[in-house]
Amino acid sequence: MTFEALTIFPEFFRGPFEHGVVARAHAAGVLEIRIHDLRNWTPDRHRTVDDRPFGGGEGMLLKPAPVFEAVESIWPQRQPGQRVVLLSAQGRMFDQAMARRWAALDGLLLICGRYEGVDERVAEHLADEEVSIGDYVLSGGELAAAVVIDAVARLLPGVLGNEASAVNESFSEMEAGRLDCPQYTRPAEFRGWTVPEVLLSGHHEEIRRWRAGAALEKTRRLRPDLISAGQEVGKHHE
Ligand code: 9D3
Repeated sequence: MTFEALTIFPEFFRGPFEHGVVARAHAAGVLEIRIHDLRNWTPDRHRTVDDRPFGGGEGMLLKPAPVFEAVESIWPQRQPGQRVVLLSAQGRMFDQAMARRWAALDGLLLICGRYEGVDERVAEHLADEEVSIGDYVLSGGELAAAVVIDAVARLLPGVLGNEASAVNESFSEMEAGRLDCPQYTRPAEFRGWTVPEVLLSGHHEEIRRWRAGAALEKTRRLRPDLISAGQEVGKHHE
């Protein structure tokens, strides 16, 4: 799979993918990441990518022309397996189901928003989807693009022992509406805090039941939204 990132800060992407799963996937030839400097598609001496909003208002917006020309030159003949995603604070929230859907693509082109936003014609007439990674304010789409690439890359067959995309085809616990159960490693007592006795017992059926209960309790306490979402009829069967 090929990831293309369109950005005014190409240097930003030097760091995040040099280590870990994405680096290993790249070394194994499972994915390719190409970073494109939006300013390469500006016609003027100052390489202008932004302009003031019509109707007035604070800040600057990304102009449409460099973004359209960049995407059309990166993918002159867009194929069905190639999707263009605009990362913006106004987008639909990125989630694990989206990551799974995108992991089946041949190419994902991520347009990183900047300034106060992007001319709406990019969202309306160029991008297939407009996506946010969460309800907090970032200074641009670059960190969001790195998050999306990490989440999608680790699902690709041949990464992290995803044999025959087995991991890919099963719903994650998150999608099933609950969190992982609490887990412990050695020592069995640390600073006076002990590991639940049942986990040391070797009784597999009791351990399984304890884990299910503890996962549900923790989900209720920290992520009650996951539980109510999981009860919507048909929610997880697209
Ligand atoms: C006055 C409203 N603006 C906030 C000061 C809106 C705004 C504009 C531009 C908010 C954020 C941004 C830049 N953010 C992104 O481009 C972005 C983003 C985000 O802020 N949060 C979560 N996901 C994403 S993806 C891209």
